[in-house]
Amino acid sequence: MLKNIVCWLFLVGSLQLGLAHLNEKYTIDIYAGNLNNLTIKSEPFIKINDGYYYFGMDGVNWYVAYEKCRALNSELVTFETLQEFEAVANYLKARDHKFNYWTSGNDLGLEGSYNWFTSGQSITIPKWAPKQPDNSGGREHCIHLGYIWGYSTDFELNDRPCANDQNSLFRYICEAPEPETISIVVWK
Ligand SMILES: [Ca+2]
Ligand SMILES: [Ca+2]
Repeated sequence: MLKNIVCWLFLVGSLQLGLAHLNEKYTIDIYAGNLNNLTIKSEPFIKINDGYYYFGMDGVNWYVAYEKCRALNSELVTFETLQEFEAVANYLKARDHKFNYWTSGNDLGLEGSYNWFTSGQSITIPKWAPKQPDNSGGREHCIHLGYIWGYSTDFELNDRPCANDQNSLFRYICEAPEPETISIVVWK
């Protein structure tokens, strides 16, 4: 995503230099944003509502998941709102992908204080599974979503060991920052 922004900025610079002598004939206006709602190439990220997500299919521990997202210039997903959580959950449910997925949430900094690692904000969405987070065995500090209990009927949040646990090698969801766009209009 960041690479895209750099390309765009470079393009703007080139245009301004290259078209400077045409300024008498043309008027060039540059606007912030995507003026005509053109489709933005976002691969490998998938656009769901206002967010861009990548679904990692390999089973890894939380730290490896974070590294894989960083390698894509993104971070493990943060659900700021219930709407965002439900949009992603609905996307997965529609494809019958009812697996466990790491989020950026954890209480590694302070036991019992659950924050999104990307923003430092506390986890406020009311999506904890029943009796979770329970810090089972005193070693569960990373947050994933999944169908937590046998009786679960929806995606919910739970804490699991971040690493060193063969039963906690999960898929993961990376979230890309919103792409920054500009529109260039040339008036003749
Ligand atoms: Ca988010
Ligand atoms: Ca737990």
